[in-house]
Amino acid sequence: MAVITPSRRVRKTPFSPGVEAAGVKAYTAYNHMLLPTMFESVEADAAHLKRHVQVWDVSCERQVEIRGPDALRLMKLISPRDMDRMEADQCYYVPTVDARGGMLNDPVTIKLADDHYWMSVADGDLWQYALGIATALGLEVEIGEPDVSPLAVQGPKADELMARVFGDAVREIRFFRYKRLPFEGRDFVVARSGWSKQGGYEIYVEGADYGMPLWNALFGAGLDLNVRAGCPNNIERIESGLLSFGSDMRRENTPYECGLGRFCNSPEPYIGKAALAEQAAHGPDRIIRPIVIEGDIGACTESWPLVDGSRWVGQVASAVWSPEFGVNVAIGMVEKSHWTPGTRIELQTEHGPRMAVVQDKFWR
Ligand code: THG
Repeated sequence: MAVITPSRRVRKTPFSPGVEAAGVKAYTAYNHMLLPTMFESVEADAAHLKRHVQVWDVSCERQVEIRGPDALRLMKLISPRDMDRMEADQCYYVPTVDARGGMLNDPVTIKLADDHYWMSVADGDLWQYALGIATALGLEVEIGEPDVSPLAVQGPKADELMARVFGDAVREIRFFRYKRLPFEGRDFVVARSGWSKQGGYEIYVEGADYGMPLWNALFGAGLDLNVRAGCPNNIERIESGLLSFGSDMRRENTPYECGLGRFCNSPEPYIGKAALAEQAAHGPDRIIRPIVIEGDIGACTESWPLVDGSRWVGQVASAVWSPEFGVNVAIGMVEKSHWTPGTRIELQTEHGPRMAVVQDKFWR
């Protein structure tokens, strides 16, 4: 492929100078912004992530800010998850849905105050949906995209690196909780979260001019920890079963199909509740499954159909060779008739037919 031309529509980030200096080799576009996808190689990046610590420019996880007297009311209409149980320092993984229960996004939602929320969104313009509801109902809320750019610090040495920059207070942050911690005189939301299962944090950097100073501080403090620039890693995240909205699931899927039914527990009315209640009662017709693919596979750049003769029985949209587990790991959406672990199904890849085997669990 040729290069991506950055512009006002495919934005650089506050950390772009650091990412470029670190030798980024590939980008994708996500929420109209550059997202690095490779530094050394996806395999070498994965191996390093599992042993050391990486700093990820995930600015593209943009915040949909909902603020004002009706903020909680709007959040309750959008969120299948019980917002009344959310504590002041909590982050919630929220599968947002339309009136038919179709997934619109899967943000990490942060409660800043009773009248102030950020939804840290996956690729998609969720703010337009929020704005539409607020406008139609005449809600008293401000909706926008603030100057907030998440920086993830991931890997087994993340605690040590973060403690050196933000102090030992970071060690007390529990999973999907946050603290406000100072850096150069400004408080940032620092959460224990991130799109890997290697452990780590996300710093919500408010104010683009703090981007490079924080980037440089993390690299300066982590020389002996072998800190490197990294990015969400396609091998590690497939092994871990972290879903990618737009690839593994889309609007044609419900949270139950995605294994996210446990997050649909709101006792209050919300958009899509009837559809989700119906699905909870009957069970989904297809679900996300870990898949092993036999033989050599090339890059998965489109959705690969799973077929039984001429019948479509699902699809695979994420697949990669795992050096650690010695198999091709993949994430599939598989119809009920074929979702039993051990089932072997023909997979039509862009590189020819392969055999897919349904697994019972992800690799970590
Ligand atoms: N962090 C932040 N924003 C994000 C992402 C992130 N926005 C885009 C994208 N990632 C949203 N998707 C996910 C998917 C999975 C998780 C987080 C965001 C995740 N899931 C945990 C798991 O599967 O183990 C479960 C979380 C829970 O139990 O509450 O972490 O990564 N800021």
